Amino acid sequence: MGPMSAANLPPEAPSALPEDHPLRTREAGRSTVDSPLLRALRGQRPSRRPVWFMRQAGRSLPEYRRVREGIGMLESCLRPDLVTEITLQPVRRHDVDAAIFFSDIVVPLRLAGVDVEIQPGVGPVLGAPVCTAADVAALPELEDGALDVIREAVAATVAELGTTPLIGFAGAPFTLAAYMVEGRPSRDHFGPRRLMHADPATWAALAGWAARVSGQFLRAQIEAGASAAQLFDSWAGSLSAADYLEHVQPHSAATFAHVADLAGPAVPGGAPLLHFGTGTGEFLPLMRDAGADAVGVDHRITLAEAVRRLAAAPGEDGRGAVPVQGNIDPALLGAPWEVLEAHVREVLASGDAAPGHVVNLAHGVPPQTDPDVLTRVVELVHSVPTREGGAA
Ligand code: 1CP
Repeated sequence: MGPMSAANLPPEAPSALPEDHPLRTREAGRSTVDSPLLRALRGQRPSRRPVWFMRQAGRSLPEYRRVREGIGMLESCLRPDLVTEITLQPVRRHDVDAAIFFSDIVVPLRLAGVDVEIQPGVGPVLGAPVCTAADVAALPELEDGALDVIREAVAATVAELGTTPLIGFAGAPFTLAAYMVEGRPSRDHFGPRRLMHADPATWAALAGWAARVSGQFLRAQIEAGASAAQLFDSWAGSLSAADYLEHVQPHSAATFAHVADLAGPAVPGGAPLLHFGTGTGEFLPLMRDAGADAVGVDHRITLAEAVRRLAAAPGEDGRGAVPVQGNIDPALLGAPWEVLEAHVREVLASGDAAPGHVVNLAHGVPPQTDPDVLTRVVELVHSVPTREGGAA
């Protein structure tokens, strides 16, 4: 690495973050500000490329299956000791450059008092789907005190992580509403897509509710010590760009607005915000413009193509190309090593086109993945020199 120039100094963190927050503290063993993840999200090229995996905690790890034995998914998300242990497991095992908070996108629904379960092998299932104006009007608001269990788990986890940043997350309003309207996982998300056209006022009320609980969930995690946060709009790819722009983007922007004094592109030194979807290559600039610092890219387009599309459609704030995250095809984790290695090297080369690159999968780790393959991918990523700077 070259000598520190003023241009390389991290910007000062906003005073809305607590003084002992990892982005604000000057304590060497606790500050995350110069970590590879934070640097890449600021648009720099750290000599060690940051890599983490969506769903890196979970069923691919035997140590996860062991500690979860006999404990329900949502129940485990509400036990800070378990949350800390499960969040740390993949960091210990794989040497990834970030931890992702172990929780689920429906945790804030449960904390608000919505009847929701996570059924093994299925996913989130509601006691009753939320379909009508009356159903939406009856939704309880999320009391701030209910988030104390999340704050406690984040703080305990961050204390263990030291200089490795914790990424907080929430579900985007469309993806949350997709579960709420259907009452369970679905393939085509006809329920929410019908509702936004058939009854736009009810849709807006539901998406507005989801934006509030997700915004509160994000805020609790960032205040308690998360150094970055990701909004998962996993199912937004079932929308047209026009529907996304009119019926979804304003609500995702409202989620981000909940943390506007702590995070996002308008807050230098705050927590960077990542915005992820699958099948969203047609409207990546709209996802950036919802208020994200960086966008996730799935396997359908290359990172270089994603950067080209972002650069070609700057937002009102003038931002074009922004840092990107992705996009190793999870299907290839089961391919022979030579095939996977060649693919990872292509992803790294393509990522050189971006102002910053956070290496990740194009979607979550499949449960049947051999964890040793993930460890090997991390070693490979860390061994490849970045465009500027060496491999050290
Ligand atoms: O019993 C189990 O082990 C349940 C499996 C599981 C796990 C490990 C679920 C149920 N959720 C989680 C944790 C989880 N969920 C994390 C933290 C772990 C990590 O990333 O390392 C995160 C970030 C999520 C977020 C999440 N939940 C998303 C967005 C990410 C994505 O993969 O697109 C979504 C869509 C959900 C809903 C959900 N929860 C669980 C399942 C199986 C699903 C998907 C259901 C479906 O297919 O619709």
